Amino acid sequence: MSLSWYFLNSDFLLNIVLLGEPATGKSFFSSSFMNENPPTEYKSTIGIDFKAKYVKYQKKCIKLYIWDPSGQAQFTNITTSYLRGRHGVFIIFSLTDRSSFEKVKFWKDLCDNSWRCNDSCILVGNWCDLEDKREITYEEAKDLADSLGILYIEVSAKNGFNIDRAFWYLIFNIMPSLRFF
Ligand SMILES: Nc1nc2c(ncn2[C@@H]2O[C@H](COP(=O)(O)OP(=O)(O)OP(=O)(O)O)[C@@H](O)[C@H]2O)c(=O)[nH]1
Ligand SMILES: [Mg+2]
Repeated sequence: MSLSWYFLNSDFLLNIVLLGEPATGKSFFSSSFMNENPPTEYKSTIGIDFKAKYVKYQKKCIKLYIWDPSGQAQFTNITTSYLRGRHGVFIIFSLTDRSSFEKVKFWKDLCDNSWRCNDSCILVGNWCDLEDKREITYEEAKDLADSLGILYIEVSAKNGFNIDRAFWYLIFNIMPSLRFF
């Protein structure tokens, strides 16, 4: 199906925001879902990046807007403004970096305290390809997600493991809560 077909036939628009500390893999996560070749070296996002992708859900065409802000503190105001109108959020941390895990609550609070939305949120433990460097167990992360009332999934943005599943997990959570669906 051509891109113009999707433009004319998209039934829903979902805004998805990626949150998390710098270098946790937000941009890699987004590139992996888009099947793009990620950059060969780490380039911190400046401000915010954006990608769009069309998916099919129960015979409907959904246009996903993926907002990928920088995790750097100096851009938090920009990030907050893009939380308005969100339908779904991924809070991403690195399984190999405990300090990024300790900031999960900060990112969840940023969501809860900014624009009130009936959104769905998933905690994502990225870098699961580096099992020998893991600093956070599955159980510890799942306990945190449970305490925050959100879902948890482990992925690797590097080798693509569970990336599609994470997005579908989120879409399946968002869609039933939309009015008129
Ligand atoms: N091994 C491994 N490396 C990863 C993974 N995801 C990202 N990386 C590495 O982490 C670096 C940072 O990834 P980015 O996606 O740019 O990080 P970011 O969260 O967007 O960072 P900011 O834009 O600064 O907030 C990349 O250059 C990759 O080398 C992963 O799943 N596994
Ligand atoms: Mg980035």
